[in-house]
Formats: sequence, C-alpha cells, structure tokens
Amino acid sequence: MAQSVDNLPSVRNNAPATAAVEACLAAQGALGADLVLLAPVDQAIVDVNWSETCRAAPSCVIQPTSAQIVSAVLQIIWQFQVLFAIRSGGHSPNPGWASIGEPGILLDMSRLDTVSISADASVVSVGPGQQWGKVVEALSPHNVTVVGGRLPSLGVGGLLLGGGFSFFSGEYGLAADNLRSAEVVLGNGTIVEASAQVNPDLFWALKGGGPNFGIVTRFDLVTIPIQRVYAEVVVYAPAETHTFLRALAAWQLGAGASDLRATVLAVSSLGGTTLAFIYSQPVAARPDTFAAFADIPVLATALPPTNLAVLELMQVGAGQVNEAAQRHDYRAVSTQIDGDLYVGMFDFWAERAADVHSKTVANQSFVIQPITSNLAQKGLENGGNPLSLDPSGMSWWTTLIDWEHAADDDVVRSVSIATTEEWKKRSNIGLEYMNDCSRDQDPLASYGSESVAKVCDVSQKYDPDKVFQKLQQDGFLLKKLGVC
Ligand SMILES: Cc1cc2nc3c(=O)[nH]c(=O)nc-3n(C[C@H](O)[C@H](O)[C@H](O)COP(=O)(O)OP(=O)(O)OC[C@H]3O[C@@H](n4cnc5c(N)ncnc54)[C@H](O)[C@@H]3O)c2cc1C
Ligand SMILES: *[C@@H]1O[C@H](CO)[C@@H](O)[C@H](O)[C@H]1NC(C)=O
Ligand SMILES: *[C@@H]1O[C@H](CO)[C@@H](O)[C@H](O)[C@H]1NC(C)=O
Ligand SMILES: *[C@@H]1O[C@H](CO)[C@@H](O)[C@H](O)[C@H]1NC(C)=O
Ligand SMILES: CC(=O)N[C@H]1CO[C@H](CO)[C@@H](O)[C@@H]1O
Repeated sequence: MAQSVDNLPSVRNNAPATAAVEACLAAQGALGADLVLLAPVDQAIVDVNWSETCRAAPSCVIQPTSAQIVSAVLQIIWQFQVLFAIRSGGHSPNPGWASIGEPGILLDMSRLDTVSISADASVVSVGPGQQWGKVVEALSPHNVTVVGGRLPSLGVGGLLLGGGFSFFSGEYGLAADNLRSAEVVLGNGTIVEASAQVNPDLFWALKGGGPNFGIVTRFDLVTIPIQRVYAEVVVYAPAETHTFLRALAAWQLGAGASDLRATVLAVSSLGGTTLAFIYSQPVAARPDTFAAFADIPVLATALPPTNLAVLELMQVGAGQVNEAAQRHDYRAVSTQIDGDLYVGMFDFWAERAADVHSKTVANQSFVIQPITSNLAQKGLENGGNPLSLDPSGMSWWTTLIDWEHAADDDVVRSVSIATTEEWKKRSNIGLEYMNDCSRDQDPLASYGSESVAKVCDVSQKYDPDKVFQKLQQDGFLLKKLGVC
C-alpha cells in the first residue's frame, strides 16, 4: 500500500470526475474489458436493483471473479481516491447503498456466484453475488437447506451482513449465526479468513455489522436438515385485522414461543391480511400449534394446506411481493409482544396510509416478524453477534411501501416515518433491524453502546485507513454514528 499512498498527492489534484475515469481506465488496463465495463454501461447491468430509487449509472462497473481481483480493485480505488459502492443482490431500496452514479465505481459482485457443497453436505460455500433461490435449489438434492433469505431473488451478501431473518430463524437463529467462516478483502487489499478461530473479532463483526470492515468474497454456511415443509396461506378481510393482530401476539406468547418448528409470515394492508402458516417439517394438516388463529374467519385461501420444498415455499412468497420495477422503501422498528400495542399502531398507520393512498396511489403494508427468544440464544451459542439481542421474545416490525413517482417520495415515506416515530415511543426495545432499515435510520447505534464500541474497534483494527468509511459512497456506515 505504501506505493499507492505515494501516488496520492498528484491524484488529489485531479477533479473527482477525472479521477474516476482514470481509475476506471487503470482498472480496465489491469483487469481487462471483460471485467471492467466503462460508461455508458449496458442499462440491464445498471438496472439490477429492486427499487427504482436506486437506479444510477456509474463511471464504470467492475465485475470481479475472484478475491484477488477485488483486492486489485480496492487498491486502484485507494490510489485514485474514488467513491465506490458494492452490490450483491441489489435488493437494498436505499439510494446509494448498492448503487452509485458518476463519478463512482460500482463493484458488481454477481460473478462471485459459487455454490460449493462439502462432501457430507454439512457446509455450503457461497459467493456474495449469488441469490438465495439458487443456493436452496443446489442443496435440495442433499435433503438440506440453509438459514437464508425468504425470497429466491434476494442477494446473499447484503442479507448476511445485516443478520438475515429466515423462515427457520426461530429454530436456528439469524442467517449470520449459521456462518462458519468467511473470506474478506480488507481496505488495503489484503485477503483474510474470518472464523471463530481466525480473526474472531472480525468474524463477530460481520454477523450484522454491515459493510464496514471489508468486502466479503465467500461465505461458508452450516446447512440444516430441512428439505420439505408444511405451508398454508390464508387471507383475512380488513374487518378481521384487529382480531388477527391480537391472535398473533397470543400465539407469539404461547405456542409460537415453544414450538420452534412453527413460524408465520403475515402482511397486513388496508385490504386485509395475508398470513402464511409454516412448519419446518411435512405434516398432514395444519398443526395445533397455530390454534390461536383458528377462530378467525377466512376470506380466501391463497395456498391450500400442502407440503412443499423450501424453494417452492420461497416462490410462493415471491408471488405475494411486488417485484415489478417501481419505487420501494421499508422501515424497521422492534417492540415487545403486545396485542393492544399492535392494534393501536395499526390504526395509527392505517389512517395515514389511506390518506396517502388516496393522493398518490402508493400501496403500504405492515409486517410483524416474530422473533423468538431462542433466536437470540442461538446467536449467543454461535459466538454472539453485534445485534446483542434482548433474550426475551420480540417483534420486528416493518412497513413496506410501493409507489410510482419520484415527486411523491417524501409524502409517501412520511407515513412510515411518522409510524416508526410513534411506535418507538411505545416500544421497550430499541433495536432497528438493519436489513429492514430505511436510509435515515441508524441500525448500528441501536445495537447499544457496548456493541458499537466493539464494532468500532474492529473497524479501526482491520480498516485503519478508513477506506470503507471515506470512499464507500453510502450505507449503514459507522462514521454516521460520530463515535469512531
Ligand atoms: C422483497 C424483499 C424481501 C426481503 N426479505 C428479507 C428476508 O426474508 N430476510 C431478511 O433478513 N431480509 C429481507 N430483505 C432485506 C434484505 O436482506 C436486504 O435488502 C439485503 O440488503 C439484501 O441483500 P443484497 O445482497 O440484495 O443487498 P445489496 O442491495 O446488494 O447490498 C446491501 C448492502 O450490503 C452491502 N454489501 C453487499 N454485498 C456486500 C459484500 N459482499 N461485502 C460488503 N458489503 C456488501 C452493500 O454495499 C449495501 O450496503 C428483503 C428485501 C426485499 C426487497
Ligand atoms: C433424500 O430424501 C429422500 C426421501 O426421503 C431419499 O430417498 C433420498 O435418498 C435422500 N437423499 C439423500 C442424498 O440423502
Ligand atoms: C397498488 O395495488 C393495486 C391493487 O393490488 C395495484 O393494482 C397497483 O398497481 C398497486 N400500485 C403500486 C404503486 O404498487
Ligand atoms: C492490511 O491491513 C491489515 C489490517 O490492518 C494489516 O494486518 C496488514 O498488514 C495490512 N497489509 C498491508 C500489505 O499493508
Ligand atoms: C433485475 C431487475 O429487476 N432490474 C430492474 C431494476 O429497476 C429498473 C427500474 O425500476 C427496472 O427496469 C429493472 O428491470
């Protein structure tokens, strides 16, 4: 790195736009035109993103095929002092997290897409640019799966670095808690391993600390012995929303806390609630464990009771989500489990969501994710993680918004912001789950001062030049906390 640092003064004299073009040309000279795509880049590559809010055309797109190439790219980025962004699956709806315009370099990880299964199928090594559907599909013939994303198109890299909430997290913990090791390219280009044995502080920090320490080029995940599961999806009318929310809390405090094979995925909107019952093994009929919901009248059945492969379950989920190209945002807050609280907050939100819908045709929805106390326990058993979760059960709430026009961005987001602020006042739990956080939220700060201090130490130790704070364009970055 000494050589690059020597180069800095002359580079700094250049206008930033010129530096980015020069960095792109230098990268292309070193790595070839196959891996370094100069502007104007093919629109299809620019547009790999989930939300239109993140469309941006960079000075060049670099598509590394190995950790060594990522290392070379980071050295060029440092030498030319150019802004960059890292994109794995591109599902972050936050503008500038996994997208960047000119002047800037987009590191598109999509060609780091290995899925390599150990001989006994106990560990799968995955490239960050792979999608969870492909990982699950490859594991299926071995009768195992992984704790990973709930939709096929979700990226591996971003989801794991934010923690990762799966259908199986109640039983097995966060996706990141099931990491055995990872390969990381540090800011100075050095390639290191991280595991409980090697660089254990870095390993701990990767399990929810976000993009603050290095670029992860390989994740080794422990597999879990699940292949087929029970699922059923019902729809409740809007008039049943309060009954449903109270039943959800009762279930979370009762059978849902002890029967760890059971989980639910519920999306409530002004149009009613879609609820999936999921059991992590095949069974003949809806298990009694879901009895808390038995008395709610069903308006429609979206998926009759069935046993299906994990990938098929993910595909059912994809059918429920609006994956079409338009603007999206989501927002996170955590609370205690409390039916009255859920009902009060739903009403607070619904009034505002209806108002904005009538003005902008934005669709908003309201999701409460059940977090078992076992989930926190699994994290501790596996060496802990930066989220430092309260060991009592809780709920991770998120509001999702789909809308069409940039001119509506502020008014549409204002509903979620107002709801989050109100919910935070009524909540006993400060955690904001990174993967569900919006651009102005501060998930790292919500992990608590002890965690933040450790995360700061890791950043200082592995990225002393602060490459990921200074040159990474945006993201849930430690520098925003102003404490390190
Ligand atoms: C429809 C939908 C469904 C979702 N469902 C779930 C769910 O079931 N469970 C859940 O936990 N979350 C879920 N999420 C949230 C999801 O985890 C985040 O959007 C996550 O960022 C997606 O990962 P990605 O690889 O696509 O991220 P990207 O958008 O590519 O990146 C996100 C962030 O991570 C950084 N990053 C990405 N890869 C790397 C890397 N290799 N090294 C360093 N930094 C990197 C990026 O720079 C960026 O800051 C969902 C999101 C959507 C849109
Ligand atoms: C997977 O399970 C099926 C059905 O039980 C069985 O026939 C098959 O041999 C199993 N495959 C492996 C690789 O264990
Ligand atoms: C909102 O939902 C309606 C009904 O499902 C749909 O027709 C419309 O396209 C959605 N609008 C947006 C912006 O997602
Ligand atoms: C890169 O940074 C790491 C972490 O600070 C350090 O251990 C390593 O020696 C550095 N490598 C070089 C070549 O400077
Ligand atoms: C791969 C993918 O979904 N790309 C989409 C990204 O967003 C743009 C604009 O919304 C769409 O046109 C792309 O299809």
